[in-house]
Amino acid sequence: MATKSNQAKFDVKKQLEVVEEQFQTLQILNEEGEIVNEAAMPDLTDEQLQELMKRMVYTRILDQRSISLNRQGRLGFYAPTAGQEASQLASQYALEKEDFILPGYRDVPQLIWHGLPLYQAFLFSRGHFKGNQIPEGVNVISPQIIIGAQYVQAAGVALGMKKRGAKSVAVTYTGDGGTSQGDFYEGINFAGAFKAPAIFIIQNNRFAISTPVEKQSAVSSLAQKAVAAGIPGIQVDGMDALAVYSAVKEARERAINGEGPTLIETLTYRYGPHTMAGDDPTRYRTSDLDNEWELKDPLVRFRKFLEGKKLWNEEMENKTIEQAKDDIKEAIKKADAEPKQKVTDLISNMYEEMPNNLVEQYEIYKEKESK
Ligand SMILES: Cc1ncc(C[n+]2csc(CCOP(=O)(O)OP(=O)(O)O)c2C)c(N)n1
Ligand SMILES: [Mg+2]
Repeated sequence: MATKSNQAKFDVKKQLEVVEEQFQTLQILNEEGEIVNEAAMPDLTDEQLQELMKRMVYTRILDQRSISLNRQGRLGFYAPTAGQEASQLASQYALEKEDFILPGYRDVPQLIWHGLPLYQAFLFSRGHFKGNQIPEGVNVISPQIIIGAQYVQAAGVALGMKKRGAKSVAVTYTGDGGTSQGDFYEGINFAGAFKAPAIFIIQNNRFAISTPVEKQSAVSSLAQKAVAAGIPGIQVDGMDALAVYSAVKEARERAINGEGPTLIETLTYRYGPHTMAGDDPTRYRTSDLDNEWELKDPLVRFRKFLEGKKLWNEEMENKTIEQAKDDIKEAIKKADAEPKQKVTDLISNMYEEMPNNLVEQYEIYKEKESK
């Protein structure tokens, strides 16, 4: 008796291969700091290139100081950023002041370069409410701790911009782990459907705390998740500041021209632990992998490129380091000078109209705090 043929009606293998081929990594500067893709070179002046380098060096110092301030008990929550400077700072550098940033907890550097005063970033780390009082004209919200939630909010902010006819974009960040959340898919799908001017950035640093990206998803690139939302998806070398800048700049132009959102995956790495709360990366990462990624360092690569053009030298590097250290000292002093947060602050900052059940507690604390 003839058995029923199990012959495939669709070439599903080919389908996945075609998708994989579509998502090649954009690189402009290789690890030696040489231009390997002249055609994709962004249009930046010498001064702008120097400024980008300055910001990366400055932020590496800020990361080192933040880690030691945390160890001294002078900062609270902190998620290290070293390794991710090109991904974070070159993406922010491609924005305009009127663009709105919706960050994750590791994205404090972008907020600072978008205008958040450093002492407020320190207050945020301490859980002080003044760290969340964003100054007028600084278009950011506080870092999101709930993984992926900012993707949905970004779709809404972008749609609001579109409705007002604003020539600006909403930019949001999540990690590789964040792309497994429902909010991630909802955000990119909604923005795609409404052609909202949003840029969705995935900083793929290969780990979600201890979970490697290979265990996170079966996809061959996270950028390809854009396909299901009907929007462009781009994968870039996230250790290459020029590639990141170029991809975000283009995405911004598309958004402003009414062409809708873009999903950008930056391939990057965090050198430090997930946060300062006590995870030990040696338990989930090999030193071989660490070494492999340190060779791709975004600062080393960009420094080589600029030195080759005689646009950077040791003196400029040292001046930037000193500037960062001075600013940090000043900002910590300012944060220390802020009156300690009280329980009554917590209640009064939370509610415009205090609920009845808190009135009594509020009075009790007010009495205690007055002594
Ligand atoms: C909705 C939600 N689930 C779980 C957590 C706990 N959590 C905090 S960070 C994290 C890993 C996120 O990894 P990834 O998105 O790759 O970002 P990265 O920390 O690497 O920048 C998890 C699971 C959370 N904050 N929110
Ligand atoms: Mg990650």
